Amino acid sequence: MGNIRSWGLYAIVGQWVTNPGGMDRVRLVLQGGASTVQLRVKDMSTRDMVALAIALDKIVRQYDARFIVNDRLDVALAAGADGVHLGETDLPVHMARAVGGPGLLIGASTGNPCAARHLETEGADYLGVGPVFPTISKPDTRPVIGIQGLKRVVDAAGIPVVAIGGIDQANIEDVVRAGAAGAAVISALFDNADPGSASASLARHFGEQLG
Ligand code: TZP
Ligand code: MG
Repeated sequence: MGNIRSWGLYAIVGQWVTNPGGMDRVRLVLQGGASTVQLRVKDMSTRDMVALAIALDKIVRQYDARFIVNDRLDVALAAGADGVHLGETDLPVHMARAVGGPGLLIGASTGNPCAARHLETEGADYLGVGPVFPTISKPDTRPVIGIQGLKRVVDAAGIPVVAIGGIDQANIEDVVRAGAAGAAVISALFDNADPGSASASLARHFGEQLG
């Protein structure tokens, strides 16, 4: 099950991590207090993806954080990641659970309270819920659900909710107040010239200390 840290700040890392200095940016957000790193790459060969996942997993482990692979159960298992995050068109959660066994963390995306309950019965460990706010990082999102939409899913779900979409310093307090156990963030961390400080100021809302 990885470790017992709460969800807190969940940093999503893209293909840019292979650029010079990319891994250092990941280290900075982990030092700042991120509890989780997700690798989210769409156009990469499986061979390259699994090599990247293994390299990231090694770094994330040094900070007692979790490592999650987006979309790809095969890559998550091969890399020895803590878990996989599955979207609505990915492998169904119950199948991932059957293959991955009880120890694999499984996250599933939804913005809908009924779907949240269903994903929970299928065996999801946490839900990725959003987009809570408009985002520049994903062009094909479902409609924005807002804080009220987030709250509806939190109230329906019996498992932790990790909010996603447009979360930044200005709105994270509302996200925490709505009952989210964590916040998954791309641009407010990695479009920032100082990802370490950005991480520290976001993570402190979940009680994580600057490491
Ligand atoms: N799924 C829903 S919104 C989103 C994803 C991957 C992007 C989140 O990025 P940002 O920059 O934190 O809004
Ligand atoms: Mg997906």
